[in-house]
Amino acid sequence: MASSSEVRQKGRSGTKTFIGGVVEGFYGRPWTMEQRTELFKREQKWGLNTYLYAPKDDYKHRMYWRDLYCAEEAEELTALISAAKKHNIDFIYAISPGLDITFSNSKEVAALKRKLDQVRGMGCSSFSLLFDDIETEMCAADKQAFSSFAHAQVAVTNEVYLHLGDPETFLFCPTDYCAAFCTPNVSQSSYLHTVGDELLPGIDVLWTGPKVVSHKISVESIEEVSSILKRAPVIWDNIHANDYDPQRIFMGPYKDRPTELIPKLRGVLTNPNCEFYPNFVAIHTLAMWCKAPADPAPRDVEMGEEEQDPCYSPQKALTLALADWLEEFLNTDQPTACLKKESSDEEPMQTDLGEHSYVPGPGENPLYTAEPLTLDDLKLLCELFYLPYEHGATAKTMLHELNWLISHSQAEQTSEWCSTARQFDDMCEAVVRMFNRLSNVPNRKILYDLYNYICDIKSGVNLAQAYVKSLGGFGKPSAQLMSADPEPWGFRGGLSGEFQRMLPGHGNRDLFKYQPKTSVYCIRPYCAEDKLDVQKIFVQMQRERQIKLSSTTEPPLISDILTTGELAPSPQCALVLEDDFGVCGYMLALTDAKEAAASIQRDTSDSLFEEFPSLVTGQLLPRVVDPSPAKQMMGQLLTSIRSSGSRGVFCELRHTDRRMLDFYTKSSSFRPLEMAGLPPDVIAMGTTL
Ligand code: GDL
Repeated sequence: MASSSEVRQKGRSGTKTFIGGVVEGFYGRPWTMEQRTELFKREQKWGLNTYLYAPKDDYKHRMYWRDLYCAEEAEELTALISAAKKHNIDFIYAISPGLDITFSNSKEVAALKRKLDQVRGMGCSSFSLLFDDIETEMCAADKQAFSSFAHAQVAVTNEVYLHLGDPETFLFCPTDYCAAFCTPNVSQSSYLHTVGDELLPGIDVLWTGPKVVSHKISVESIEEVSSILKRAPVIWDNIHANDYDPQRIFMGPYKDRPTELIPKLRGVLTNPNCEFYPNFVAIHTLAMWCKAPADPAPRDVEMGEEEQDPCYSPQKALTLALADWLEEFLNTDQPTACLKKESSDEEPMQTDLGEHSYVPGPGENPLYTAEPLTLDDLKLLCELFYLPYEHGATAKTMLHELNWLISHSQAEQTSEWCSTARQFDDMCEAVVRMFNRLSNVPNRKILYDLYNYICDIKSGVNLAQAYVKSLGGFGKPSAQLMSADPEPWGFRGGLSGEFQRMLPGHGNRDLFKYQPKTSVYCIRPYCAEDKLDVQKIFVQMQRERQIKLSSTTEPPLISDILTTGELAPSPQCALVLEDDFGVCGYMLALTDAKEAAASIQRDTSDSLFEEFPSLVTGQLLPRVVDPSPAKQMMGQLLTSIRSSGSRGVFCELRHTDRRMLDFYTKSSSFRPLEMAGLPPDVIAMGTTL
């Protein structure tokens, strides 16, 4: 590992050192003092040189910024600052007064100086003022005193900077800290122009790139913002931040920032995942990036599309990081479970109970032993939790294969389908094995930070695995997938998730799987002229099933006489769906299905008709990919049926009609019914009203 002095050599043409390190700048539970001290050790070992203290939810950093630290807090902070010094890390103390400061009030500015003086007294010599994520409307007093919000911030920042004796490092975070926040854009932003023109030259400016969480940061974009700011920015990089989503964590390598940027920047600070330990890859790979040589060594092999940068390979950086991380997983400073060992005459582990240790007798259960974690497990872990704009290779393959398996599933699966299903199953098994080995690692601190995430992915993978097995006929449909009343652990929950699923555009976030498709649909009452279109859809869907089945005989369903037009649907109980090309779906119902059942000699018990007197049937053409119009039609029909006085509705579905089977299975009200006289391959589902 290179020393931090190697990073320092990458400073701008002047004498200033390139700032490379970590900003603890996320929302939520701040890191502990122990974790921060551990961070300094790592930064020093990996060649980084800076730590910016800015935990959003630390009381005295933001909400109660005016309050001085009490003796106990001061002692802790002093110890932290000296730990940073010991490891050659520049400790920058940041304060965020923007929630409620009155910029024009001299007492407020005095409070700010007093607080920073206190921290200076603890041995800190680098500071930062942050104005991110605050209300941009100034109070009346400030409006009177300053011509703009930028002028107010800059005036106070300059004054504090001078008060502190123009420190070597002093950072300012603007309110418009990324291109997306600039109005109308970066080059015409009056806010940024004021900052560039008025902020004293010794103060550096933080910038997150084109967005808050920037996918890529280009050289051109940095040149543009630097020319307005009149200085090279320090990147506050949110690429690994996960404080905005409790289901995501990012363990992919630092990526999509060309190393050509290095000479154009004042520095890079990563604001990583809230969980401390899973940041190993984020920080290790950033350190590699910072050390990228200015002149690339000539390459003997062609670079892949992904490997554009001749001085830094995210893949190689990840591999190097994982080799080091594995050691940490296997390391422990606390009593642990018993790891599987080759037979050896080593001393027993600390947890052994000596002469009281339990030794199973013949025919008894052997002791549980855990397999050690492997490098491949770690690689898989990172690929499943990669980066905000990209899944890792295995995750992409799994999504792709699952999508293919679902869309190419038939009554009789082809050999290609079966071999893909086996491959998919193997990948699922690897995830489960990774989970098992991880949950037995000696280093429990890392495990606990990861636990919720790995548990979540294991459940998701288990469900997908069971579904593929049931499609292939290797297992009965998963109880959790098919049940109308799943256990809480059988689906991803939470009110927030439910809100999202109800809103349009949620599907657009499945960036990795589908291209978003939009169509405009019209739902209207069925009329006599629609009879032919309905018949056509019925026949087309029947034909598609029969092609898949290579058979032409399907036993009749009670609803067939509705769709063929022999019997008219009940009043207010028929709807059609139209798109730009014409009728593309229908839903028809009979409030009393007894007569229809009799017409095909279906021998159904009277008690069933008592509970479920009505019948519903529907179809959609394959071009209708959006399930919401069908849900809406069903909702309307159920309302009409209920107002006719009926207490229940049933439908009959062929096993081969996966689309409708899926539709009813996913509806929260329909459940499978026991119904006498059903032909083989037909199931009945019903709901009470
Ligand atoms: C932000 C916040 C940061 C937060 C991040 C990700 C900056 C300058 N501020 O906008 O505290 O962790 O988004 O949610 O990035």
